[in-house]
Amino acid sequence: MHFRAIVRVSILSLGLAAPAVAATPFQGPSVALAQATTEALLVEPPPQSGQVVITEFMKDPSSVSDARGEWIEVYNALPWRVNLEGWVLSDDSGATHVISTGGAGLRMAPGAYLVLGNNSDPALNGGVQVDYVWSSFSLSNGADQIVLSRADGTLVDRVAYDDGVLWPDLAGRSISLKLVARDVVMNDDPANWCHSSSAISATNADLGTPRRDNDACP
Ligand SMILES: [Ca+2]
Ligand SMILES: [Ca+2]
Ligand SMILES: [Ca+2]
Repeated sequence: MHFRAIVRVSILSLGLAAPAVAATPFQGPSVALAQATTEALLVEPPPQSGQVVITEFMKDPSSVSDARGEWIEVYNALPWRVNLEGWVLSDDSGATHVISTGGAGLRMAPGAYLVLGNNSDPALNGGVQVDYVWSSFSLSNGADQIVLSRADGTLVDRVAYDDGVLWPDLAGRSISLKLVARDVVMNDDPANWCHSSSAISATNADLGTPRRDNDACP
């Protein structure tokens, strides 16, 4: 006999009205607590709108100083042009840079790469063609975050790397996303990143592929 039927008979035997709803399975306090705990553990990641993907970064150059040789490569993943004017580059520690070209625009064609860095002179930065120079921002050689947002605050992409625990961490080698993982969610996973394996240029033995498709990961 079902539990529900037993309850109904018992109540009727006492001369009381039967409950209007008796079909819900019994859930004791332990069940409710387990559900609440499970929901608390499921922390939803911030949505990333995904038009532009962070695909490579040099946090710790060897051939030149960090103050001249840090850069980030981004990729336009959607089939229309995008203008990064007014977008914001930031991290979780309060470093913030608003991309500004005085209205000229910083446009990316569909499928194009663009390199943001801290020095645009190839003679000083290790031979890297930098499209836009940031200020008030840097890439820590330990753990840090690269957060790209639109002017209205919409998060576009976020990459949070650690100090070599799960992420590649060698000096003089850029950290490079697998081509098959060129996506704002897949680039959250350190397993989809590796060190670059080809030289940046004929004059710079540091490894990286700024503005070019990334090297295959081993
Ligand atoms: Ca650095
Ligand atoms: Ca991401
Ligand atoms: Ca590249």
